[in-house]
Amino acid sequence: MLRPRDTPTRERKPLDGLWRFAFDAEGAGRTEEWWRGPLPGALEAPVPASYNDLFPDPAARDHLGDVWYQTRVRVPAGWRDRRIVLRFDAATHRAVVWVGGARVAEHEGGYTPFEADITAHAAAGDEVRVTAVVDNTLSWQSIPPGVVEEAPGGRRQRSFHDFFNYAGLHRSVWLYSTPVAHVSDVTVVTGLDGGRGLVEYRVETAGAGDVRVVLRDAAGAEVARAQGASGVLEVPDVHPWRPGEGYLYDLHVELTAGGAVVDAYALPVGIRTVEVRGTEFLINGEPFHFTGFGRHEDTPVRGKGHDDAYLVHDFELMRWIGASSFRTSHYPYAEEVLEYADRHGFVVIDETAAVGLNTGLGLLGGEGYTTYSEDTVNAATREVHAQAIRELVARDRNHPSVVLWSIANEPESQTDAARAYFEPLFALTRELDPSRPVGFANMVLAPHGECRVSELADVIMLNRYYGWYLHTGDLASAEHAWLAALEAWAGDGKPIVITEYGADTVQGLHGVVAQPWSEEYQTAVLEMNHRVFDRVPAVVGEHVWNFADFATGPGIFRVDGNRKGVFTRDRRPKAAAYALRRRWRSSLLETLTK
Ligand code: BDP
Repeated sequence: MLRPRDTPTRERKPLDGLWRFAFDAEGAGRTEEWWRGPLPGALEAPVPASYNDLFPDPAARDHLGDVWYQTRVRVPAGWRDRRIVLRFDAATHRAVVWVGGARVAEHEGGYTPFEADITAHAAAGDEVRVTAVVDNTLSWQSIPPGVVEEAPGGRRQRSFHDFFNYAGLHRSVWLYSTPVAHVSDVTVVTGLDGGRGLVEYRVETAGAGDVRVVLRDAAGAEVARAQGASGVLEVPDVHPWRPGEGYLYDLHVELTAGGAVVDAYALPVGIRTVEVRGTEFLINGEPFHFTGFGRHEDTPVRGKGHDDAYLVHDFELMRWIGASSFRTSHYPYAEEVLEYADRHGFVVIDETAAVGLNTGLGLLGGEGYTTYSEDTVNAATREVHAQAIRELVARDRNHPSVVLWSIANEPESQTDAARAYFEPLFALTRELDPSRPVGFANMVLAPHGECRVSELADVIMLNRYYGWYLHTGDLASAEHAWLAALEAWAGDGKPIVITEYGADTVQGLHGVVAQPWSEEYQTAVLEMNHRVFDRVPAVVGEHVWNFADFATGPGIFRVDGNRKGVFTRDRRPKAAAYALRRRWRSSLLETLTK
């Protein structure tokens, strides 16, 4: 799905800002048709933001069910005879949208965009009312899954993942216009052949016309052109996109009729290759080592709402510490994040929101349930999961920063049912994008020899907490056990990325003898892990859990959220940040001076 852009033939208008807002736990709005007039009450909420932490009220934070957002927008007078589109970058976890009295869109899944052609309901120059109802309920048939239980205090959401169930309009909302005949999609796959770059492109259009494309370098100079809706562009003396240097070309796509330009769109293109060969992960034919983090979209007050200040700050902290990469744990991140990664040469493992397909961890709420069954995660869930994969690939396949798809985090993967569930999803991902490897983050309950899903993956991705959940406080035993476990995985002959390792740490807690929860212990756990990784050549990456402390639901093993951040929630470094910086910046220097 194309991101809205201003081009010579297109215009966009962000609808961000304060919207009218209403809680509707009883679901009255759908029967009373609240979209037909101003929302009841006087609340307002910012877009983009989660609504949970805005109001000093437990009912707001723990709200379950519908909330309503509403705004009025004037369609620019110049948009006469044009196609008018309303686009939501995300509505968590599902939404229905009305323009005036007309229902125009409905979408399932909280982290991918959706849009509606509203030309019939919005005339140029008119002011229209946009209303969205957003539902945060998780069920066995949602991704991520959850279950609602009746409790004495009312309905409560149980989920099987370790982050707060923030909800609302987390990303921008746009009104944009295109010509009636328009470019509807563009796909690029890039290659390198010696000093020559290859850009295989495919353009989809709505309406008649011819397609022509021109590729321009970062200085705007034309380097290749072609006619036709698909083809291969050759770029002599190519300047590849590579980790640490996000060099981008621009593919200018034009739809023409009788020689005149009907629609124009420009797509940034980074020319690079990705390949798994033996135990190596190659970018542009060279072994790549992932350093960095599993992260969250999580900040005080705005929750999972996208924020450009945190975007820049977080990337600059990653650069400071020497991180080459990160995983979009545990859902697709805002498109602004991937665009920034593209421009600045960060490498991304792109993950679906399939987190918590696992009832094996009692502490996370799974007790008493079977993961895969007719009544829990079933064929309908798998179809929702498949759709989440389709939408992720459709949104992100043109980003050079994205090098690996992660189709789930820590699912139950040690059973026959798991194997049957995942086999078609791996096949689907490869069919949608044959150019990138596919994996999932494996958890400790599915160790080597028992996991039935890892053999489907191109890259082994392991989340392991030796020294924290395992052998707590006994790093010698942890090191011994971890090395043995990792060597078993290395025997599979695939590259291994450690997608999670770390320890909860309260900033400011110190001890001469490193004890769990202290800053010294976090550093010691990371250093123990690094000694193990450095002895196993198949390990091609290390992502600490987590970049920063983040909000979770209440729990006896969480103190004001998950504290495994190397930075606090307000992005101050814990001692471990300096240890990582020493390790990662020296390996970065080695790579750059090689
Ligand atoms: C892993 C999960 C991650 C958790 C982490 C932890 O993938 O979401 O936050 O453990 O326990 O199981 O800190």
